[in-house]
Amino acid sequence: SQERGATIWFTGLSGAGKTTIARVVAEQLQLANLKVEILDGDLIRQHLAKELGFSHADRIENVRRIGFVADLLSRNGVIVLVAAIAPHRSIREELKQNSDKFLEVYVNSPLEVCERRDVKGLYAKARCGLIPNFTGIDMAYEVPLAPDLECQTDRETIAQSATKVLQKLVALDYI
Ligand code: GGZ
Repeated sequence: SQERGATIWFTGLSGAGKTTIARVVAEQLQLANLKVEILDGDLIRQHLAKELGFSHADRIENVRRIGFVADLLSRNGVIVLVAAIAPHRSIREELKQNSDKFLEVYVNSPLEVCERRDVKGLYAKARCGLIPNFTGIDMAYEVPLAPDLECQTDRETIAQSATKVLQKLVALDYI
């Protein structure tokens, strides 16, 4: 298959399903013999952004670092699936503008649903004031106004969301 890189950025609240969808999309792309890499905010923070917290400035720095790595990889034929909140609209726009093939996927699940799921128990902690600057609780998430794709994970299955992403990649001739 051809070497065609791209960056697919899954943005949305914690617990919306970004990582889960990215993993399913990655599996499918690998089955098609494409080169894939997942950049997960959670993991990047353990390695490439160890010293960064969740202030506005630190998040912007985190997101720019991820964007930089995504760009390096995608320029070398890798399809990069980023799962990071990236709550600032202007930074997402900046990344989109500066990269050749970039897909902004809004993984949209209402805060109430994310909070009800609370897979990692972070929302409960945030509500108690144990995690300051928690996205959606006491720090804003700037909703994408014109995402390239939206996955409503409270209304569609992970498989359906993943299929939508793959179809979009085909429609755009990214894969
Ligand atoms: C949001 C937080 C916070 C705060 C820790 N706010 O669902 P998770 O746990 O596994 O993923 C979230 C992750 C967010 O990191 P990102 O690098 O994606 O964020 S950003 O793009 O805004 O830099 C969550 C966990 O870290 N987490 N504290 N205060 N999420």
